[in-house]
Amino acid sequence: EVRKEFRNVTSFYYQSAIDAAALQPSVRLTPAAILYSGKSPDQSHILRSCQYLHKELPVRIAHRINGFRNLPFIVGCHPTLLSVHELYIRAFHILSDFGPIRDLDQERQWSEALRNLLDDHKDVVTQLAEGFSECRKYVSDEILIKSFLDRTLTSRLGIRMLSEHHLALHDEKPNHVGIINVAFSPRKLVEKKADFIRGVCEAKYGAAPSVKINGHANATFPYIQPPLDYILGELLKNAMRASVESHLSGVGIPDVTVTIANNDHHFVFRISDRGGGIPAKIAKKVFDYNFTTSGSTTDDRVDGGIFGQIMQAEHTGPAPGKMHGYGFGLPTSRAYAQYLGGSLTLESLEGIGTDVYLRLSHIDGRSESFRI
Ligand code: ADP
Ligand code: K
Ligand code: MG
Repeated sequence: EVRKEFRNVTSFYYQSAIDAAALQPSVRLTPAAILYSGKSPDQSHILRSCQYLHKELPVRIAHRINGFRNLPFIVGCHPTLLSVHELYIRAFHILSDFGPIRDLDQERQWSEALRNLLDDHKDVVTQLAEGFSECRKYVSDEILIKSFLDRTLTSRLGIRMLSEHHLALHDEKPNHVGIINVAFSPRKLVEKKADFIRGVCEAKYGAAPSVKINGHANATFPYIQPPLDYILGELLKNAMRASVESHLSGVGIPDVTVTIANNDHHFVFRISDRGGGIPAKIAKKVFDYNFTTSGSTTDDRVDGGIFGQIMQAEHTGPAPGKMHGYGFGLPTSRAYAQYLGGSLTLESLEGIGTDVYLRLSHIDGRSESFRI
């Protein structure tokens, strides 16, 4: 323990390795390059993938450490943000302290360390959301915070996609090459997310809207599912929350409708709700990090009143998940969509409801691609 503490503290001072790595450019890959990189019976594709990550991840992590160092002092010193900064420094050391990866035995050890790091970093988005919600009031420069968070969150997404892809190369999963699902079904994903979020919604409000799916519901094509898990989850939470909170009697909660459109170069999810829309005076802010109307209602029924709070306190099962709270859902989803070569836009009819359009590009290599 003492040695670990010592190392954590000293790591702030031994910066030369991080400085050197931060000067190197990141090498980003197209999904097609990842998908068609080939599979060899002697597992040499796994070794090559590991050698790429062993060189690439410390560079990306070093860039992010620079981002933390350049935050305004008062933000960078926030204990939660400082501990995330520390996690990145630790990850840099763990991944780059390994010598060159020459054989599958070294690959196995390095991948084990990588797997543990993914786990240690799983709550980073929540930690950033919490940290910034407490200290951003001291910073007047919104653009600075937005660009830090856009970059940190998308870089993290890229690192996790590459890492999970590498780890998944070890498994044989039907229809998959690493994390790429070659027969991805947008409808199945929406059904899965809708089921899950309806459960979260019912646990909070005692009711949830149904989700209807239409459009190109039978389409399948290759895609990378994990980022869509996050984005669709957030969009469905927002749509369901608005639907329920605008019908607090619990009677006649309107459906949420998801339309899927699949074309040559793009595919689109439109999430439509009849949850009353977004008031004009806040419409400009909904894509700001930390902007939320959570907790601003005076209607007891929203948080279940006293009875609901007792029920929540006594909830002993797995963490029920949150419907909303930090104001990170929309801005993070938009940053992810743009990172994936797409867009996220919103049309609200005040008093009626909201349509959110998530547009994404295919990864089959037929058109110019984004890079991970
Ligand atoms: P959070 O859900 O944590 O509040 P988001 O970034 O997901 O953060 O959304 C920000 C705000 O935008 C919400 O608090 C809500 O006021 C508004 N909003 C988002 N989606 C909808 C929607 N479908 N209908 C009405 N308001 C919405
Ligand atoms: K927001
Ligand atoms: Mg939300």
